[in-house]
Amino acid sequence: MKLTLPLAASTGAETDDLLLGLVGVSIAVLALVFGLMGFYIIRYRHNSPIDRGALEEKSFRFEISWTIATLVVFFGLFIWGSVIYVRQFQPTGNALKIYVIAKQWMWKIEHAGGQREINALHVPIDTPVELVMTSEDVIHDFFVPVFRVKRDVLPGQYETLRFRADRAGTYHLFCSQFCGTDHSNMIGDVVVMPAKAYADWLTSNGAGDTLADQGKILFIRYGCAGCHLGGGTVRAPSLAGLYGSPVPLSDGSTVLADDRYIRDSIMYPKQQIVASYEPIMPSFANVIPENDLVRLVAYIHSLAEEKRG
Ligand code: HEC
Ligand SMILES: [Cu+2]
Repeated sequence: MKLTLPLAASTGAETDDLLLGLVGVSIAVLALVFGLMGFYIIRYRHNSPIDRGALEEKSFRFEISWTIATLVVFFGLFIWGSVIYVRQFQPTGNALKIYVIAKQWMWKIEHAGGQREINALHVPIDTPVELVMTSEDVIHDFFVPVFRVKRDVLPGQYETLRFRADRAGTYHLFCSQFCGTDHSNMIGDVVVMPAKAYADWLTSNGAGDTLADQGKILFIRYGCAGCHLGGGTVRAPSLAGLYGSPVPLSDGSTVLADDRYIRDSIMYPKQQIVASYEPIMPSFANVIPENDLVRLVAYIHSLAEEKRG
């Protein structure tokens, strides 16, 4: 007998095991408590001829052992859960990155090659996928039951979600955070395709420029190039080689330049100042819309291979 729902991602099996473990322990505790309750109700029922004489001496050995046993079991569940949690949120180096922008009431998907889709997400089979997600308005939640992944999508910041699909097919995508009148229609399809079919899909939906190429144009249009490409009078860090490398900040700490850091550097530049630079970069919050921002981030990502100057 299969105890769990259909699964289409290898990364989801451990979540199922944990859930079954939790249910198993809960049933065992329930059986113990109600079993003892029933046993004593019958044993000490009214009129039963049982001896109700002197109480036994309190046994500390018994008290201590059951306390330790419960502690071990429940702390074990906690450790089990945290190991899975930490693993699922660990960045996977060469994952396929796809940007997701939620809004009332749809999912907009942006592929690195410039392919765009709405309420549908095409991914290749057996490939680690990393979604970088944000919202244009309220809190939404990206939920794909067959992958056992679910993550809130928040306005004003990037959240990542990782999975690795291992069964081709079309699966449900839900918004699972009540987000207004049409929340229940904020659904879509996740299509898992074999590598060849996926490559064909990319080709036939390729609309021209890649996200990074579009970002390069925006980099000039929003005036970033004037400061960041050098040559001008302002001193600003070169963005070549930035993505994925550690950045020393003016307060002496160091951060890793991931999508979230790059987004925050553009929207809230005063929050984290790069060491030995002046805080002169203007904030682009409320200036750059989310769909332009993912292009800029993709462009800066594409500069990762270049040498840091
Ligand atoms: C007025 C000049 C100026 C403009 C315009 C400007 N920046 Fe900056 N930028 C800076 C300076 C100076 C820093 C370093 C100090 C800091 O962290 O604020 C910086 C830091 C950054 C960082 C962090 C770099 C690192 O090494 O960690 C990123 C990313 C960035 N800018 C992207 C952009 C983008 C994208 C735009 C255009 C939308 C832009 N900047 C526009 C001057 C500018
Ligand atoms: Cu929603």
